[in-house]
Amino acid sequence: MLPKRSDFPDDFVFGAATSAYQIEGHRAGGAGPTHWDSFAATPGNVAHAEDGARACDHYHRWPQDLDLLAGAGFDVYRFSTSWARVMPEGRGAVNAEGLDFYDRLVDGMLERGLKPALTLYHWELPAALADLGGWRNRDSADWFADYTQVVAARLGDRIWSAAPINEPWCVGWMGHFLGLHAPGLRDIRATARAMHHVLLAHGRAIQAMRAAGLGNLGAVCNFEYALPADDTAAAARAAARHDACFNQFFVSALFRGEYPAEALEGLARHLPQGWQDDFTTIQAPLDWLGVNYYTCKRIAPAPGPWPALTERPGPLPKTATGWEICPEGLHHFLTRIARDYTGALPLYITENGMAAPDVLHAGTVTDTDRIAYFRAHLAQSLRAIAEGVPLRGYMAWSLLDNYEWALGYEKRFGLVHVDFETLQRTPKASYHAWAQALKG
Ligand code: IFM
Repeated sequence: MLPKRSDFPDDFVFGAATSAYQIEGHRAGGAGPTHWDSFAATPGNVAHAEDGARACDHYHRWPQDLDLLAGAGFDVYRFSTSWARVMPEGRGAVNAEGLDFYDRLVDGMLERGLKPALTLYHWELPAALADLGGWRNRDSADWFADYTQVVAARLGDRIWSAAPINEPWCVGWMGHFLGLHAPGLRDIRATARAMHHVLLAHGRAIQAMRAAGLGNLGAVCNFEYALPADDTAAAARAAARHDACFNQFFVSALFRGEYPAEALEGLARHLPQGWQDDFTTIQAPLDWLGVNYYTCKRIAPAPGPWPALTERPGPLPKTATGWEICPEGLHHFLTRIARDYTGALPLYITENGMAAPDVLHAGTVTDTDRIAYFRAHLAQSLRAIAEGVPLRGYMAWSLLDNYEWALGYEKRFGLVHVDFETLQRTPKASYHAWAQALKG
């Protein structure tokens, strides 16, 4: 059992989230190539070299998927538009078929009583822009603002909320420092520039949407509870560095107009000239902050150059991606973010969920571990609300099993099982648990 709708404040909204490249089937509908297509086609980057060409074929099956959302009683659908579907070259010509698709999708949500929560960038950079340096290039902020304008002009009259960029840490750090996501770089200068330009692009997109008359605009950041791997002072310092780069970098820029000192220790000399002057744009006023939370990490010092840290395995039970299940971390961030950064600004949990070794057996998937995960994190949400945190909604990741980036299709996060051969959808026990909880 999950906590019931009636356990939450009256205006609290519940939703489920997905993203374009992870579910749509990128090869349909005239979309241009993205850096995830080339990253996946490069040996060793993605499990089984899988890409998003077909994914869940949501491009054709979206009515069924929206029916599933509405059938469970969700209020909100957090989805994303694909830049390369809207503008195949990233700039210039618009793919009318792509925009029409999102137009139908948004109407489909409204017809079913679902609030459309739009994200403009969930990681699939058009390949033509990657060729120009992608997020390393300061012009990326202009390109992104132009794309935002196109989407806002077409969908802006009907969307409930919008956020420019999903999880800027993943875009900047995972893609340019760890090399685990497209574009697969391991370069600190590229990282510093990408992290800064993504923020600049965020600010430009917010300005563009305000100018187009849109409201309810926010940012979506991910947070990972950074715990020292042992009780040494060195581990505490390493955890603080991880926390600065992962958890503080983006909210500090958005809400304080500065980067944390511990992050600047390593990144300052790699940032683009004049970066300090961009905070006016980066700090374009927001209506809410989205918190994506999954896990904690045990951080230890490591030899080598800054940030000189590594991860150690922790003692808690783990999900199928090996992530420790640490619901207290969600409470930690909700209270800390409200206290240190956002004050009375509404917060939403925009992603939370787990990969489980789901097995489809006799037409059902008994994912009791996923239900327990949701229950524990919803309990921490209620705890934060009781302590005065202005938390206004919760969105589960994810509606469907989908393309889990470098992990391919193996790791299943969905409330709904997808057979990637037949594309058949089967609601799991967790889907039914949500449907039950949202009734009362
Ligand atoms: O699948 C991803 C999603 O695209 C962004 N947030 C984390 C999820 C699980 O890894």
